[in-house]
Amino acid sequence: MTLMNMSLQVRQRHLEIMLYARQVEQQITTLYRQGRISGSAYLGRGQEAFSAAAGVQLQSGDILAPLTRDCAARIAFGESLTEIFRTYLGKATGIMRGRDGNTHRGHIRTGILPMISHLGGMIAPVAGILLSRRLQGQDKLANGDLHIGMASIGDGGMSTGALHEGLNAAAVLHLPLVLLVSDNHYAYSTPSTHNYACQHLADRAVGYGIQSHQCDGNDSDACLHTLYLAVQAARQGQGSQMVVASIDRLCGHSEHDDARYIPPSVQETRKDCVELRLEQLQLSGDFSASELSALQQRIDNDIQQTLQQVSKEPEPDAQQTQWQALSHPEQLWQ
Ligand SMILES: Cc1ncc(C[n+]2csc(CCOP(=O)(O)OP(=O)(O)O)c2C)c(N)n1
Ligand SMILES: [Mg+2]
Repeated sequence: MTLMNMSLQVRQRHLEIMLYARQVEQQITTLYRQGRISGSAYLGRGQEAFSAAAGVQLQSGDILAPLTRDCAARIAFGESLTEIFRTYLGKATGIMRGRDGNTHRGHIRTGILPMISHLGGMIAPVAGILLSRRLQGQDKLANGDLHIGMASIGDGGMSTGALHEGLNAAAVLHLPLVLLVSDNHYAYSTPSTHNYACQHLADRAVGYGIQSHQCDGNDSDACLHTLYLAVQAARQGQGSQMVVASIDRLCGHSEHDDARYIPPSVQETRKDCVELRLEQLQLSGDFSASELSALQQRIDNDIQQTLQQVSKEPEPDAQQTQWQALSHPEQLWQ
């Protein structure tokens, strides 16, 4: 599949996931402002095109280690709105049973790993799962391609020791790990100029002996095309792949951060990947304005209905709760 023949069906699904992620996060901002979310809310506004393009490449049995800005990849890989709102509202019914804030949501059973840290802590666990599957002879899809593991990282996380150790091990072991590097040019308030001195983060792939790919994170077609190629290479046994996208972070580090450290000259040049995609799909004639607004309305109805239902669910009871870290060990994979 090339950029030319990327099917309308794939682009449609990608759009729907982007819109779900954007609209879910708008709702999360509202809940945060209403004081209904404990702690903060770390959002992926601006990262939707890249994250959704990664998510649509995943197949059942793959592994996803998302970071806090990967709402889109999570939704693409099957995380339900119910699960998202249960966690943000701290409900006992949620996958984290109302604990662990809202950024660590996940369960090995679903293939979405609970995040340990934003700063490189997920690369080694993904590599470990891929290696263990290989050793158990459980690393292949029915057609003989490999199951992949996707791990997300930011420009700041790219300069941590944990990233280096995990990625080097994956490269040496020739594991089908796809590293999604979202270079949004800031690590909290630290600009890229203080994070790395190489010209482009993709240049680092040479040092690990792995293939690299680059795309404009605001260009949905470029994201879809690049992720498709990287994932195919990993599935076909070409080892770990690094995919670096240039992204505009359209929010603060989190909702408690007004990002006033970003100079106005930078703020003015930022683009919105969702807006760009909506314009593009209308210009190309793939969608009409009324079809797009009907889609946004349908998604909003789904969000409101789910939120209403989840809001009625119980809060955790400290006296009744089971205090194991994840779940019963025998239920880990169920
Ligand atoms: C050891 C450690 N120091 C600081 C933090 C707080 N922290 C979490 S994410 C982050 C910035 C990450 O930047 P980047 O990797 O570029 O990802 P982005 O937030 O831009 O998606 C910081 C400083 C942390 N979690 N752990
Ligand atoms: Mg960053």
